[in-house]
Formats: sequence, C-alpha cells, structure tokens
Amino acid sequence: MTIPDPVHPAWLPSEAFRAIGARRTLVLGDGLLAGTVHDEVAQACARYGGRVRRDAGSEPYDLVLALTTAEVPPGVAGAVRPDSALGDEGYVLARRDGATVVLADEPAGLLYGLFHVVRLGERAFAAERPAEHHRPATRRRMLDHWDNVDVHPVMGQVERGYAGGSVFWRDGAPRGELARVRAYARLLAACGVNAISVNNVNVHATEAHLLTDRLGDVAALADVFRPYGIRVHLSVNFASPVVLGGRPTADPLDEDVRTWWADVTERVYETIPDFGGYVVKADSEGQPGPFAYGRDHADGANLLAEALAPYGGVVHWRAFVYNHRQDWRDRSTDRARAAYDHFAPLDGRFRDNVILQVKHGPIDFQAREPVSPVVAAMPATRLAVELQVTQEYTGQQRHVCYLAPMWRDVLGFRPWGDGGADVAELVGGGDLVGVSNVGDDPYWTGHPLAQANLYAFGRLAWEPRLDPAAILDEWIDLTFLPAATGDAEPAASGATDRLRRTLHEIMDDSWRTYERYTAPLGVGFMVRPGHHYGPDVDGYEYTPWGTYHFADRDGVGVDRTRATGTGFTGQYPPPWSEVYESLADCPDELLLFFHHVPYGHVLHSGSTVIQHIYDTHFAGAEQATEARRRWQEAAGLFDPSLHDRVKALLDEQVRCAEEWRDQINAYFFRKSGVPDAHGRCIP
Ligand code: BDP
Repeated sequence: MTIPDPVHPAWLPSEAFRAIGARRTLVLGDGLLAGTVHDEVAQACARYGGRVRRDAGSEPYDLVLALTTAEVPPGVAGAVRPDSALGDEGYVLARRDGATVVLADEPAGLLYGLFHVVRLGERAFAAERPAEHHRPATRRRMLDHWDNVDVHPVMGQVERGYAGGSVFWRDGAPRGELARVRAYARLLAACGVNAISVNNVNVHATEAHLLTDRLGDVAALADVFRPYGIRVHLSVNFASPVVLGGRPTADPLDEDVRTWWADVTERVYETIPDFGGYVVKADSEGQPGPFAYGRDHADGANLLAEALAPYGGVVHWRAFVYNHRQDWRDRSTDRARAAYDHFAPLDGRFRDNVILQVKHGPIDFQAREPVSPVVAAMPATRLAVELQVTQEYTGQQRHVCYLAPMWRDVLGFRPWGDGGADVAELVGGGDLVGVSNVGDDPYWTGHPLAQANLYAFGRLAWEPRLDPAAILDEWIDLTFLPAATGDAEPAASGATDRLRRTLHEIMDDSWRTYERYTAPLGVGFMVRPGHHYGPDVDGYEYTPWGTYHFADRDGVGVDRTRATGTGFTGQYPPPWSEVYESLADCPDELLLFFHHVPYGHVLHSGSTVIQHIYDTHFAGAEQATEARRRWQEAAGLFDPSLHDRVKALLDEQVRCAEEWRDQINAYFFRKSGVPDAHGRCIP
C-alpha cells in the first residue's frame, strides 16, 4: 500500500515525519495495522534517508515499535516492559540507551504509538524518557457524518455541512476518490478517531439502500478505513422493513420484522466482518420510530441490538427525541425536558449493546447550554455524549470558534457536584461522538482553522483532561511547524513563536468571543430559522419548534424552575437541581436558560442583564475586529493562499459579529427602553 501525501493541506504533512524518516526503525509484529505502521515509516524513510526493518537483525535501532508478543532484540526493550495490560489500543513509550521504544499489546496500539512519536518529533529522540503508559479514556471515538448520498433538496449534499460536498458521496453515487478517503482516515487515526458513520442520521430514500442493495458502497469505504483502525457504522432508517423489505410493518415486537433485521444484519457482516453497527434517529424531526406502533424506544433499540449482538455490533440510539410541532402558546411545554422525559424512565431496559447517544446539552448544540441531565439519570444504560464539531450554531465555519474549551467544560462537569464523577468518567470506557465538520473543501473543513476542532475532538475523546491550549499547540506543531519541532533554526524560531502566538490569540478565547456577540446568557436560538446563520431574535419565537426566549418589555429568559416554570431544573440531581433553581446561585452564563428575569436584574458580575447584553455585544464585535487585525499582521507567516482564505473569512466574521451586535442591542434597547450606560451607539 502506498500512502499518498495528504491530498489537501492539514495536519500530518510528510515533513511531520522528518524526525522518524531520518532514523533506523524496527517494526515488529503482524497484522494489518502493523503493516500500516511499517508503511508510514517506510514512506518517511524514502524521503528522509532512514531505514525501516520488520525483522530484528543485529543492527542498532533509534526507534522500535513492537508488539509485546514479538521477540524484541535483547537490550532494546527489556527495561520498558509494560506494568499492566495495555488493552486493544494502548501503548507504552520510553527512551532508554539511545533507543525510543513503543510497545503495544495489539497493532492498533502501535499505530497510536507511532503517531505519538510523530507528535513529539525530535523530542522523541532527545533525552532519556521514563516509561509512559497511554490508554484511551473512551472505547469508541466516533465521527458521525451527516452526509447524504443524494443531494437533498433543502439540506444539500451534507446536512449542516460548511466544507463543500461530501468526501464519500456525490449526486447519488459514491465519489470513488479513495485516495482522498485514505488521506482522511490517516488524519483521523493521527488524532485518535476509531469509528465513523458514513451517512446522515436523517436517512432519506437513497441512503436507506446502503443497508441492503448498496451495501457494497459501504464495504468499499470500510476497506479504506480498516488499515487505520477505523470501523465503519451506518445510519439506518427504523422503517427499513417497510421501505426496503416491503413488509407491512416495522413494529419492533413483530416476529417477521425481527427476522428481517436479523437476515439483513447477517448479510452486512458477511460483507463487512468488522462492521461497527447502526446509528438511529427515531421519532425525531420526521424520522420514523417505534412510537408509530405504540412501542417505546427500548423496544426499538433492542430490536436492532438483538440483530447486531451475534457479531459484536452496537446500536447508537439517539436521545434527540422531541416534539417539533408543539404549541408555542402552551408555556408548560419545554424542549429541554424532552430527552430526559423520554429516556430516563427506560433506564435498565436497554440491551447491553445499545448505546444511548445524548447531545451534550438538553436542547441542540447552542453556543451555551448546561450539560444534559440525561448523563446523570441512566446509570444502567451505556451512554455516548454527542458533540457538534460541525459549527451549525457556532459560526458555520465562517467564524473562528475553537470549541475545545467548551467540550472540556462539558467533559469536566460534575453532575453530583464536587467529589462526584465528571462527564468524562461517566462516558469513560464508553463513547464520545462528534458530528463531522469535514467536506471536499481544499482545507477539509472550509475554514482552515476549523481543522483544529476536528483534531481537538479526537484528542479529547482519547484523553478528556487535556488542556485545550495544549491541544492547539499540538495541532499548530503538526500543521504549520513540522520542521520546527526540536530542530528549528534560531532565526526561524522567532517567526515560529509569532505564528504560534497569533493562532493562540485568535483561537484560545474564540468560543467565548462568539458567545459574546450572539445570544446572551445561555438563552440560545436567536438564529435565522432554517439555515441557522446570523441573527434573528424572534425567528423561532412563535413557532412550533420550542426554542424560545420569552423577551417582553419587562424581561427575558425561560423559566425552567420547579417553583414557577417548566420544572426542568428537577431533572438534575443535587446540588445542580438547587443551584439552577435558585436565582441567586444560578451561574451568570446560564441565567436566561433557567430563569426569566427583569432587565434590571443584577448578575454576580455586578452588571445588570441589559447592561451585560450591551457590554458583551460591543466587546465581542470588537474582539472579532481585533482577531482580524492580528491575522493581517501575521501575513508572511502563513502560506499566502491559506492566509487569504482566512482573511476573507475574518472579514465575514467581523461583518456578521457587527450585525449580531446591532440587532441584539437594538432589539433589547427597544424592548426595555433602557439606554446603554456608556452612551454607545445602538441603532
Ligand atoms: C439539528 C440540526 C438538524 C439535525 C438534528 C439532529 O439542525 O439538521 O438533523 O440536529 O441532530 O441541530 O438530528
């Protein structure tokens, strides 16, 4: 297998392998992934003059990548024997006596160990290094592509995709550009992703057929992902027995329906023996589900789980179930409650190969939401937390919005308060899922800096306690400075420092900047309906979708308290049920998510709500302008075409941030009649 140079610019250009490619490497172990490791190193050696062998011989080595079952040459690795089982994907890394050694129990561990050495660059070969054990915190680190096979009349080729077309599909057929898919698999493996779902959760007519007569298209992708340790999953339509099988019903308790799923799934595994499983969006936003037959979601999920169980497959059953046709005049309805109300009573009823996939917030990937209470409510159910890497509600890859700080907050949230487990522990050993932000754009993600979100997703899924700024450094090193890791010329390192500083200044706080100039204090959904880009304060206010802010002349925010509101606060265990219930204790950034307050309400920060709205909107728009200024100053540090692309996007970000600022400020000024304390211009 030859490994193409990345067909598009991203992290892991061949220069990132310079440190390895110039050395003598030994790869010991059999299996497809050990072969991938060897080929990666061989490719680098061909370029940088080193050597790689797969049998020990007697020569000395600078780098040894070996399975623990392999016969390692005496003296090389004896001292770094792992102290415990490394598992399917773990590895131990050390440097002793002039050799850097990676040992793994399984070939996937060798692959992740190799990419660790790549991240270290020259540092991997410098000083002695005590043995470090690395194991992923989560078992499955999965990306869900919302890619349509056919172009959908409203959603296009990729639903909520902001990076061009799909890398897999075009106009109803596979693209067949497998070199691109292979380059993508390599990028994903390098940040730790090991599972991928290749079609949209909204399974339309053409896409449904991937399960049966178009299964070969999925198998072709699985063949390309396999050498990088990535398993392929498929979104399926719950009504498949009807729409594909011609059955009269898809009732999960119907014997004929069960047989249909068992037969179809058997064929799937005959074709793709390491197939991962099914992803299902049921009874949500028009997708079919078990409710049509008077059954519940445990019945539905268990039906598919039963079919997959003999092969070790799993069902990712999404908890994103809510009524999008509710009566907006009925103030007791609350979309935030829906997932818990539907699923918490079912805890304990799911088969053990069902993974309930829960969006990180109770509503829908807004720039600020509390963590979903479902994560604490289902101790007897396997859970996956779903993050949105595609920036549907965070600037659509036209705005810089580095999301790792938000995800880090989610993963560090402790539903039972200090001393209790955090979300990372709750999904520990389980799954973290991200909605992909990748397309056929030359930079993979539309906005070149949005690549950092994809990279950070994989890294946080592997190690949820990583610091977002440190992840950004890794991404910068691997993307822009591969030659600078360890052997930078002193003259060049001034430029290197400036480049790194520029990216940190623009990206570190970009999520909070975005939050500042968009919907305030956790209220959410002030976006234009449909495409969700740009401001429209009342766009969803009087609609059946259930995403409201309840602004009137006196105040704003959603009363979700038990005392006077929808009771949503009661879905949390203490202390959060009490903290969120209490106007005095509720954190400022979520105040309007939980409470309806007068504009003069004083925040913990000392500001009133209305003045906070004005201040943050002026500040956020200014910070966007400042980011653009810093980027302009950094021309010359970046490849000119990349610099131009980001510059144009920053122009759009500044324009849009000012539009948000003006609309939000004008709206609340007109509602409240309260002038800005600093007399700034509000249209
Ligand atoms: C919403 C998106 C919609 C998705 C849905 C989902 O607007 O396109 O289908 O999430 O997660 O945020 O199923």
